[in-house]
Amino acid sequence: ERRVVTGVQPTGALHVGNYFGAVRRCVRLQDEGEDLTVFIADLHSLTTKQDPQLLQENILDLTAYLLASGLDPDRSILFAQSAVPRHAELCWLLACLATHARLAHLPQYKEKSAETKEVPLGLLLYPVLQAADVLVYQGTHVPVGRDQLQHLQVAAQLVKTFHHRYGRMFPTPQPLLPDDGSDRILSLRDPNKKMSKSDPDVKSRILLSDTDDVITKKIRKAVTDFTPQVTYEPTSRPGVSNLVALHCLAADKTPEEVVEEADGFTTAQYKKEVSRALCETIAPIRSRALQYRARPALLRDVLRHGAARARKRADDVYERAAAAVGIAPPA
Ligand code: AQP
Repeated sequence: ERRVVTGVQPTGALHVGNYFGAVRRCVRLQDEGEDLTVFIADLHSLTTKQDPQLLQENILDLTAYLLASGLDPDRSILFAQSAVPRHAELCWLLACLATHARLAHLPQYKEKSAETKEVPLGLLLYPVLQAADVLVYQGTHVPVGRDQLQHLQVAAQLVKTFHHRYGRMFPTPQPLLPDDGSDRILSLRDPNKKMSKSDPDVKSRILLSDTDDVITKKIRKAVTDFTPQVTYEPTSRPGVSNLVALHCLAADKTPEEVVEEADGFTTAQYKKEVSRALCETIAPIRSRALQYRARPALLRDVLRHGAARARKRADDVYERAAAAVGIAPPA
C-alpha cells in the first residue's frame, strides 16, 4: 500500500519552480488515485525568522494556492503541520537516535548555517522533523527534488536505527523523482542558481500571483546569452534552456518540439512564446486563488478538516511508536 507524503513551507508566494516541481506533481499523483498527504510546513518555516502576523497570512495564502492548483481536500489530506503535534513528538524520538555529526555534515545545513552567525538548533534538526513528517503517517513515497535525496537518506537511516533498537515499525520512504527536470527550475537572473523564494531579486522568479503583465516583463528581462538561436543545452546554455524547460512544463511539450517550433526565432522573440505559455497556465490558478483567498473562513475549515483526518492517522502510528520505545502511553 502506497502513502505519499509531502510538505510546502508557508514562506511566501509560490514561484513556478515550487508549482511545477512540487505542487503540480502532487496534484497529478492525487488525480492518479494515490493516497496523498500534503501539509503546510509551518514548523519548518520557523527555522528562519518569521513575522507572526505575516506567517498566519502566508498559511492561508498557501492554502488558497494549493486548492487553486487542484488539490482536493476531500480526496487528499491537507492541513498545517503544527495542528498535528505528533510530528513534533515523533521528531523528538527520532532526534534521540540521530547524531549531531551526521546532521551537521549535510550540504543544505552547511550552506544555510554559513549564512547566519547564530545557527538555530531547529536548522540542524530540520531533516529529523522531515523524517517525522513522513514516518508519522507510515509514508512510503515522498515526491522530492534531487537536492532532497540526502535528507531522505537521513530518514532511511533513522528507520534502520529505530528498527534495530525497538523492532519494526516504519516503511523506508522512497523518493519519487520527476523525469521532466521540473525539480530544478533556475533563477531568471542567474541561471547558475535555482529559482528561490528567498532570493532578494524579485525578478529572479515568477510567482503564481504575478499578473500576465509582470510575467511578460520578467521573462523579457531573463538572462540568456549572446547566441540568438533557441536551443536546449542545459549545461552550456543554462539561461535559454531554463526558458525552454519552463515552456515545456507549461505547454506539456518536449524540448525537441519546443526548439523545432522556435526555429528561426531569436531568443528575444522566443521569450514572447514562453510568456504566453506561462500566462496560460498561471492566470486561471491566480484567479481561482483570489477567490479562495476572499474566503478565509472556508480556508480555515479546510485546514481543520484536514488536521482532524491527519491526527487520526498520526495518533495511531505515534501510539505504537511510543509503546515500542517504552515511554508513557499518550493520554
Ligand atoms: N527552483 C525550483 N525548481 C523546482 N522545484 C523547486 N522547489 C523549490 N525550488 C524549486 C520545490 O518546491 C517545494 C516547496 O519548497 P519549500 O517550500 O519547502 O521551500 P524550498 O525547497 O526551500 O524552496 P524555495 O522556494 O527555494 O524557498 P527558499 O528560498 O526558502 O529556499 C519543494 O518540494 C522543493 O523541492
